[in-house]
Amino acid sequence: MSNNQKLLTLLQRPLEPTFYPKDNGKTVIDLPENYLTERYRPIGESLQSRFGSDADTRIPVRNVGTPNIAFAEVIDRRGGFSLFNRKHREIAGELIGLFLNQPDVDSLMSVGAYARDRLNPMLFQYALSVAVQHRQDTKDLNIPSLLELFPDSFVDPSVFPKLREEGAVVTQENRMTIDIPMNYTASEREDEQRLAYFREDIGVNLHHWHWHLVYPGDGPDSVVRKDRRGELFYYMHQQLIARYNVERFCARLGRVQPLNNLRVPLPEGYFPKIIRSSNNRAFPPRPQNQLLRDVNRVTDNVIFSINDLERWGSRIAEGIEAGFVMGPNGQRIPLTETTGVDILGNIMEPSSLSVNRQYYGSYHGDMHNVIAYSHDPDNRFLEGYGVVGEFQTAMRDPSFYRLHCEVDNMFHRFKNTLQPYPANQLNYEGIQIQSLTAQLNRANAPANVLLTYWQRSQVDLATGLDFGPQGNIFASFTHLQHAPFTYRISVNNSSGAIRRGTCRIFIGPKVDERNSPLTYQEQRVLMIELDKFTVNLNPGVNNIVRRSEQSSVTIPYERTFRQVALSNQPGTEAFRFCNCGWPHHLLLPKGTPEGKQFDMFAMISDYTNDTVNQEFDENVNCNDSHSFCGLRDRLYPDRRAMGYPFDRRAPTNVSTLQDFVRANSNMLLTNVQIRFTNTVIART
Ligand code: CUO
Repeated sequence: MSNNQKLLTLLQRPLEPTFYPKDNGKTVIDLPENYLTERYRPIGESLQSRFGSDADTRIPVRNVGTPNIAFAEVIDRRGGFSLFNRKHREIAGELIGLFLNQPDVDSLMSVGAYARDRLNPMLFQYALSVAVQHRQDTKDLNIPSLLELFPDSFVDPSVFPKLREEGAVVTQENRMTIDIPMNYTASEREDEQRLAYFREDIGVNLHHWHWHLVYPGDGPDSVVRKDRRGELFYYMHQQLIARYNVERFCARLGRVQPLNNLRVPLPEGYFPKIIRSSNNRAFPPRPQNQLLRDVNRVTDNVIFSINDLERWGSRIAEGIEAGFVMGPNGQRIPLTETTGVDILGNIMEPSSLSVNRQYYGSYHGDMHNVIAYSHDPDNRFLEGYGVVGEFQTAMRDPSFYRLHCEVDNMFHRFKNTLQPYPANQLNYEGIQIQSLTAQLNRANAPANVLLTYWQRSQVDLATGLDFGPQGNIFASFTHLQHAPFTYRISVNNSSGAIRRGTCRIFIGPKVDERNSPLTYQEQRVLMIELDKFTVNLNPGVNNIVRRSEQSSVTIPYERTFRQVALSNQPGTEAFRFCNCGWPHHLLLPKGTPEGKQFDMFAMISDYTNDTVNQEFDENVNCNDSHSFCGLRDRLYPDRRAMGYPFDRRAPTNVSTLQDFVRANSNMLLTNVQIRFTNTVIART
């Protein structure tokens, strides 16, 4: 085992003590006696001889004394850890700093091994993952998927007793796959249940967790201050809302309504049923028509009123109207075309880069909290927060989309203050797209008909069953999938010279849930980015062929659900920290059985206005999902505003998407149909 790989032993079965054998009994961590917790110190010797006598690998942990982690022990080890809780965020930031400051991997191993059994496991795993990912000497380590560490956050808990029984009774080679049910949080009486396949998708929730892991809101500046992180907060969530609305249209539901009135009851209820296995408590449900109330959770240190939220919202809106926000000394900070969204993103989230946290408060974060604590705002019933109070579970709840729609509208409000793009920022002289098709990768497939269906896939959940059986236990789950397809774009370059461009592909619905056509203004905020890549254009006709799996938005299934394997060799592509990215199985919206009509849009923009003067290869490392996740340690690889060219309103003479495209020869639309087949096909 290479030196830094031993850290991965700390990132397994988070509730099992550190001295307990790891990696299916093959690996044992030898702790100095003073690192054992109080419970185990008196019986330390018998533990060391009892466990791991047949281990192949023993990892000695150097005694670096007792690290001071008292600041982090205040978060209940068996309770929740929420990044929407400011105190928790700050503690996590300090812990990340402690891990980052260790001079070498051995010291990090020591401090980590000491902290692991004393701290809240989610806090520990989060802080160590962020630190490992940002340290030069560990950043190539493959962080396990959160699904492997905390399966309880992602699946119906009714499968756990079955998994344990199977693992305890049946030998490895005869074990059956346990099925995770798909619809278990509501019946068909509840309209919102039609979107459960999206909200409760394991990959969607893993993506959201990883995004916030890659872009932490608090912590040392070296991990928070990333290129355009506030803008990316806007764009990634904007695209979530666009996707969700399109899925709603396919399910014949209207757009999600913004949470713009905190004084009326919240119609959407949610009964998550998932549990926190560290204490076996269920995430609290929220009945329909819950009234939102002031939150006064003294022990959690979460105290704010509906008034506060409204005041922060109005101050942000005032800043947008005025074109500047207020710095801490009353100085005016202009919201420009290039910086405005980034500044607003950091203010609203809020991240530690907020220009004035005192004045603008915690607008988005406490909107999560006002919902998450709505069932018990003063801790009268000693209930924890609901699923909207944690990143890895928030997207399960319909209210997530209502609150993020409101946040999104605030960004749109700013974007609407900007002038429409002038013609010279949209067109590309001498470049004409002549044709655009999307076609399934099978013989004789008709052009522009795309297919979706259900797929059943398997994951090994044994790795996350603390004190559970060794070996693998597979669980199967059902998710949306699409048949792979290929874009073919024919581009004429009449400039007489070689030209470079960025090809941008989007898809958007032609009609809403009632089959009413959409105006440009309505459609542009529903445009879903599918891909973005650089092209070199020779004089004359160029035929661009691009496969759907190459998308700059998504990561392949294997990277969303990858297994931990300590025996993996470092340095390989799969070994890097690459699990930020939209899950590929949800690249396309679901469509409808009769075929939902979409506009597919392609554009070649002028590379001289796109480039940030940094070359990158989309085929190496984790560069393939840069649209939502950026490039590690580098600039966001597109100088244009995120969402370009649909992030701004158009001149008043543009009333349809067709009008918008017609004026620019470097853009083209194609009618595409997405057909959904209601059958389940097993992943091969
Ligand atoms: Cu991702 Cu609200 O920021 O959940």
